[in-house]
Amino acid sequence: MLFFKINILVLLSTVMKYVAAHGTIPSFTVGTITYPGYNYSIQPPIKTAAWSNSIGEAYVGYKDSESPTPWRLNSDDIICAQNGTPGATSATIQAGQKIIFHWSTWPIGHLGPVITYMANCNASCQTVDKTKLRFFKIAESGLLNKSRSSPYPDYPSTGNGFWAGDILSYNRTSEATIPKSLAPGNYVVRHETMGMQHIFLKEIQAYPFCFNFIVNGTGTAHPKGVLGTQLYNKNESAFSYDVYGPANQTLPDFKIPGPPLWVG
Ligand SMILES: *[C@@H]1O[C@H](CO)[C@@H](O)[C@H](O)[C@H]1NC(C)=O
Ligand SMILES: *[C@@H]1O[C@H](CO)[C@@H](O)[C@H](O)[C@H]1NC(C)=O
Ligand SMILES: *[C@@H]1O[C@H](CO)[C@@H](O)[C@H](O)[C@H]1NC(C)=O
Ligand SMILES: *[C@@H]1O[C@H](CO)[C@@H](O)[C@H](O)[C@H]1NC(C)=O
Ligand SMILES: *[C@@H]1O[C@H](CO)[C@@H](O)[C@H](O)[C@H]1NC(C)=O
Ligand SMILES: *[C@@H]1O[C@H](CO)[C@@H](O)[C@H](O)[C@H]1NC(C)=O
Ligand SMILES: [Cu+2]
Repeated sequence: MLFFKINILVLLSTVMKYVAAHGTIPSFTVGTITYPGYNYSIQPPIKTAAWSNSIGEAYVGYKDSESPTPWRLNSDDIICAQNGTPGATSATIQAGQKIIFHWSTWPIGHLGPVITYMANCNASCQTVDKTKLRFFKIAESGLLNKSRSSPYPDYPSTGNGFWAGDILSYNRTSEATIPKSLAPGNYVVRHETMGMQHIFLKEIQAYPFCFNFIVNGTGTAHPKGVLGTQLYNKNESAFSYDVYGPANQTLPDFKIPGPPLWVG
């Protein structure tokens, strides 16, 4: 039985490593206040504005090789990660103010965009039905430099362009500004990065992180938004973008996936 136990431990440690493999958002800052994010190692989760999920990191992948795996970018998991559950509190922000997300780490070579969406909860976000959230895009950043060398001397070149996702590895920081014209209320902020590096395997990786916010201000705009499960279409050009070719040339244009940016 000892042998069996050891195997279980080895298996568990492999699972834990997998969980820690990518990176998370352990905290975020609004003005002078820094709020805690979701930490999978602490169960039950501490009461924070961050949504929890069942695998620690926010990976929502699709692998064609795992066929008949459905295209998970249209499943409920894409809304706020696997089995995403609302945070028990909300952070407060003034429309026009910026959220700074602090990342634990991010692996070099996850070539992809960083996109931020919001959705109105209409009431408290802490008990919201995520399948009714309608998301509008408030910020997006994609292929920042099409050159095959890194724009930063202190950052290694992947040879495949410099992406918004590379900044998460470069200085572990990303941000989004709440549009000033947005009506005050209770919103979910969905901050996501994607990995395009396995498209040649017909694999897309999405990493959505959700947070509850109370937005204050004097705005009046109520953008419509789309259901989380309808953010992405399998046939968008982004999902067939070849980050590896054409060899020795600058990369072609990359069209950031999802609905158009809402300019408040
Ligand atoms: C999560 O919590 C564990 C246990 O308290 C701690 O060791 C770890 O550093 C935390 N992770 C992050 C990314 O803050
Ligand atoms: C909020 O109200 C809008 C408009 O009626 C609706 O489309 C949306 O699904 C509602 N959101 C939630 C989370 O119930
Ligand atoms: C892109 O990176 C190349 C190589 O480092 C650099 O020469 C160029 O100035 C960068 N372009 C932009 C728009 O940043
Ligand atoms: C991280 O790097 C990006 C790209 O150079 C830069 O725009 C941003 O200001 C940096 N953030 C911090 C906190 O250094
Ligand atoms: C935001 O609005 C709420 C509800 O109207 C109010 O209780 C809170 O004090 C406001 N917070 C800030 C920072 O303005
Ligand atoms: C892509 O899929 C969407 C949704 O299924 C559809 O409305 C659209 O026409 C398709 N576009 C192309 C170019 O096939
Ligand atoms: Cu990965």
